[in-house]
Amino acid sequence: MIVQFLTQALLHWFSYKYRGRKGQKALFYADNDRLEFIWTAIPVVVLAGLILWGLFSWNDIMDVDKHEDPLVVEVYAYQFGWKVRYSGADNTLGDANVRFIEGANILGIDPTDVDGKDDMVATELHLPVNRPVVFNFRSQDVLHSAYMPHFRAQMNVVPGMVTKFSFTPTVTSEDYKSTEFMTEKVRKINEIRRQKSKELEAAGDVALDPYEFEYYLLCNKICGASHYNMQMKIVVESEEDYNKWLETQTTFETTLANAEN
Ligand SMILES: [Cu+2]
Repeated sequence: MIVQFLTQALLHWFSYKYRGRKGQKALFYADNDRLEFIWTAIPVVVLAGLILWGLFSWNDIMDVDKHEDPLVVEVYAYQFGWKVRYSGADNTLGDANVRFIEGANILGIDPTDVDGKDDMVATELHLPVNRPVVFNFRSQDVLHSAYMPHFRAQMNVVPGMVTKFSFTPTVTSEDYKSTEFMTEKVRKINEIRRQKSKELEAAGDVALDPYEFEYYLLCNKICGASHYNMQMKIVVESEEDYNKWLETQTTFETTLANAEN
């Protein structure tokens, strides 16, 4: 704002001061080596600093091998939805390829790969708090983009290849819901919904449900007709709750066995 006002004021002032007048001659000024050196050197130093800083930050984010005991999960995109695959007790995802998709094997896990037998496919992304997560992204059909706005994270999901990054969730869903910022936001939204519900009920329609905040994974690449509705709930919870939830999930081996019966 300050720079904007300053430069705009100077711009207008100088164009007024040196406006065209009869008898006024422009000064001939060919070059000034010192001035040119200064306005080259300063941007070089500033830009090099920014680029180096960005490069180190980027390498740090993209280095998925730096964590000691990360949770390895696969986020799988298709038209139009998400699935998540947990790597099971071995913490290793089984090989997968869309060519293996058949019947109950909806993610194309290689049935001959032992690493895949204990993999679990889920429809919600549950993450234990404070444990590094290594995400592997895969797409079934077209280009999607996994966008987790509350985690400031996004990665392209590209058919035919696996993209990766990692981060550590540090605030559980419950803790985030009870922050002052979020309780106030939810209160305001529900106030608007209450007003709207009154109108709806007066017109004989069904009232709106109250809004509750959740973390979400969204698609951020226009991928087709139902792109707007491509989302998956993310639950960040204690290690205990996470393990409890994980126990309710079905392994790939069991899924295949059930499908045969
Ligand atoms: Cu999509």
